[in-house]
Amino acid sequence: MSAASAGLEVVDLKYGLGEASSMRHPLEPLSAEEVQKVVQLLRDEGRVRPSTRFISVSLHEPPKGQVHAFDHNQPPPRKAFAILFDNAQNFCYEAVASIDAGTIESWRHITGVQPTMTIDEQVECEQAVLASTEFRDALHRHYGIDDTSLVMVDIWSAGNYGSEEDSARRLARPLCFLRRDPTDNGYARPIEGIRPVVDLNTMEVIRVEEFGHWPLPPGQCNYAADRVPRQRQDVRPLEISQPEGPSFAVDGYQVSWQNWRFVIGFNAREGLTLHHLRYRDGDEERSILYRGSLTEMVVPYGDPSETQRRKNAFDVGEYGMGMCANSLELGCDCLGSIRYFDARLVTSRGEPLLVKNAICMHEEDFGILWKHTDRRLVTPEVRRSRRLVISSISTVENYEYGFFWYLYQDGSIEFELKLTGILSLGAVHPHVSPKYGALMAPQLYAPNHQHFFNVRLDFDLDGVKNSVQQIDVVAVEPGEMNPFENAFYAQATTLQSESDAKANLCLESARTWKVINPARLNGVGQPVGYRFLPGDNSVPYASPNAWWRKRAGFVNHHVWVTPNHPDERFAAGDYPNQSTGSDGLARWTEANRPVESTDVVFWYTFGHTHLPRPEDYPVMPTAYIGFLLKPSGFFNLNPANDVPPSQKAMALASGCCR
Ligand SMILES: [Cu+2]
Repeated sequence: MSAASAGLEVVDLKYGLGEASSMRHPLEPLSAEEVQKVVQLLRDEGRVRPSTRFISVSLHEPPKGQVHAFDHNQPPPRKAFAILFDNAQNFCYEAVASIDAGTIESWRHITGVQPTMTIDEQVECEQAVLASTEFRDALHRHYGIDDTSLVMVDIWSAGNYGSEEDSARRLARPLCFLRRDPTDNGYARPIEGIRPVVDLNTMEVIRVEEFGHWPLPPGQCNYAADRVPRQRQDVRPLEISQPEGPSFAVDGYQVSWQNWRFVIGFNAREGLTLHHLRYRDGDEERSILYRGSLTEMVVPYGDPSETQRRKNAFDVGEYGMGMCANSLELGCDCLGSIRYFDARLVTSRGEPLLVKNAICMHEEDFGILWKHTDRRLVTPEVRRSRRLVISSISTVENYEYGFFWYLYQDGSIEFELKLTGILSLGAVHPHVSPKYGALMAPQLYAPNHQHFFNVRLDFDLDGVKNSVQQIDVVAVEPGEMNPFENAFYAQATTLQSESDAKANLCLESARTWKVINPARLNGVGQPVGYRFLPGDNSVPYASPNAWWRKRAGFVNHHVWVTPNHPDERFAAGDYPNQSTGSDGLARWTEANRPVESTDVVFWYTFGHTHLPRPEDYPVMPTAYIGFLLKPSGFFNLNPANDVPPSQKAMALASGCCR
């Protein structure tokens, strides 16, 4: 099936950027037809009962060898991976289906796990709480409210705190808020102290937990354009013009941009993924990153009060970043000459779910790429930097996360997370200044919290056999070899095993990491490599014994290296929702497998410690966190040396643009 038959726009090669193959790459996401074919197959095989929910249907990625051997002549085999959950049995199932053969290749019952909550469950959970007599009774007793039409019920994952129900039932512990009117920002009025507990299998409120009484905060604060009274008047239009169109070419989900080539992926769990990233170096197309993905995140809150202390959202494994993805809009989320990609998912009842414009791709001017003025020559040489941005944004109830991959002309790759949306807020009594958070408005506070992210980077630098070095800067002791006491050098330690590789950032040694291919040497006889440059980071402040940390072993170290295994995709394991923990990176690396000169995966955990401030209210200005991958001896010289001067600069130099 071609991308065209999947209802997607195919190639825009209007500007002569080369011939598209029109042959699907093996890692392109499933089309709507493929998703529906798998749903039908499962139905035909009798695997779907009235109580069954589809959690996800996504591409079952072919083995790496098959992808590297893909020659654009033979259509690649297509398989799908589906997760289903039967509410009546409280059972999770995994299926692998061959789309080409129209068969279910495997069907497994996964015991004792709770897969990701679905969007449908979010909606049904809210309805269940609003219909609950016990909840309505609590609302009436605390606030004298009988009309629940303005109550917001945000689904929150239940976690696991060692009780029997945490393991035996599919649970949610929502947080509730009260709007003043239908379009009011309800988060400004938390219903503190009342937390319903919902069994998602039966969609029943099994009890309402009450922790005390807090009055509703008296204020009102909105952010919508029609509710902010005095908007600034001095913002004039800023438009990005690309009169000849963008410099990329697209074929299905395959992209080429200048020397870069890659495939865009998307699934319900991880959201946006990047695949098979290559760079054309002269006549050679060189492989760099086979797969880049956000594997998990967790947002632990630091307030021990009864309403707040169970708050820790594993947004990838519990909610699904793809499932929560936004439809992006031109001129609002993205600016310039935009190419969008749709996401094809499935509702929990197996209906097609289209997230229109889930992924945005565009070029951005990024200041100066390089410059030199030779005072003996007339004209300075300067080049503008341009980057290709591939992004998506997900909303998980109150919070927004933006996932931005940037490709640069000098071979650098950047990943940036953007944090925005609305803080998770609570109520305090009048004149109370909370110790574990900050006041946003009278009687309204935001608890301290952290956001930990984990990214999986499966490198294939010029082939699959790579090694990882930890680079520490060492200051030389004063002495005969260092008479002026100025010397320092970079000490590279090649990591031998998974235990060797576990490490944290170190400011004292400006620690970075380098992925190398020991079998391929560059122009100066060194192994080709890419440096990993961390950005902001944090350590967790909860005790290692905290319930959430048992389930989030990936926060114990910033860096982990493992040998590639296709089943090891998620840092907190396949099923972190209500898990008892000890899965994922923490468990796999106990085997202490060798990681030298093999198909390595570099995992990076990075944390943002959020001490809220009044300026984060009512809606947070974006906070940023990420990392950079820089070629380091991968190329023999600056690969962006060949970028031409911008056309405007050339026109000015020739005097025609006065
Ligand atoms: Cu935050």
